[in-house]
Amino acid sequence: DRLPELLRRMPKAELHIHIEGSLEPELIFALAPRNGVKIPYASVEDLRRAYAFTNLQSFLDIYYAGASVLLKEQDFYDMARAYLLKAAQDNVVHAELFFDPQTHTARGVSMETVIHGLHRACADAQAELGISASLILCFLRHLSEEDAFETLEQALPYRDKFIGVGLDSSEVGNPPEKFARVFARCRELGLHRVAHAGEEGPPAYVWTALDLLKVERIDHGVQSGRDAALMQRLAADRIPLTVCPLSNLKLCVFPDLASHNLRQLLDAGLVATVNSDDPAYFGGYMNENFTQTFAATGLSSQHAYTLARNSFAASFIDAATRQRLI
Ligand code: ES4
Ligand code: ZN
Repeated sequence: DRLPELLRRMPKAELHIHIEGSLEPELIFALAPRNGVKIPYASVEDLRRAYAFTNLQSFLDIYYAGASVLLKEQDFYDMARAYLLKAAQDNVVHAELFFDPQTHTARGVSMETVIHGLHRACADAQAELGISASLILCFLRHLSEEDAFETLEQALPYRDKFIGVGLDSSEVGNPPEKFARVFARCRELGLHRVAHAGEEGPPAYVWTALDLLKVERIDHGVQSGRDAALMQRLAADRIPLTVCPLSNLKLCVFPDLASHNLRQLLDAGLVATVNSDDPAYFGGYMNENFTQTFAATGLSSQHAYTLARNSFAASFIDAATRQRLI
């Protein structure tokens, strides 16, 4: 069976990767003493043992704790560099990286430190690894809209270093409408817009992300499978879903990979893509997501081709280049 080899070798784009979620325990344990940060785990193994999640919030608590070792520009560079090396090995030729500035500015790290470190890693990856990489600034939805506006204001001096905005963190209880005005402002500024919706939250959150935030892609969106009218809307408007199978497995969104609805989404004609989300926490980068999901759900080489093509079609690569890739 040559399908796993095809999956590994095919060129692909990654559109749903939280760069703080690529921070491996080994790098956490290298950065902590470098920055004089104490972490409540004895060893890499001890920390990894804590990666047993029951839902999104149980993961977020440990994810924000892990990010506390990031202080200097070089830390952000090193984290993104390590991810981009892994991505290049998986034949990812284009990546759009989410980052969560509020996680860092709340600890006294400047917006400039965060963006400069990440952006330099993206620029070097283009030059040295031949992989294109851009940044998407995510607002934390458990914080206020006012806090999001202030974050946008702090980031605008670096407007040329990120291509869009997203919405992440605790979904249930923090619906898209909470951020309608800040997303309207981002639209006026010419920023791309995406939002996590329908990961754990209801299909209603996917509807409001589309209609009130006017997002161009839905991150996760797997709960859309429960709403036939929404499925028709997503297919008709070719709204991409950035699906993350190993994430859904580890956060108990589906009981096992065989039960994942990726195939249902593809067979309904949706522009679904496969992505790694937080690979250091969920046990696999891009190619692991592809090979494990295909093995468990019996997807075909035709599905592989569709997913690769979808990843470029759904990307924010400039229109002329994108058209050549699909
Ligand atoms: C996230 Cl899996 C997931 N969902 C929502 N927000 C996040 N931030 C990082 N990973
Ligand atoms: Zn995510």
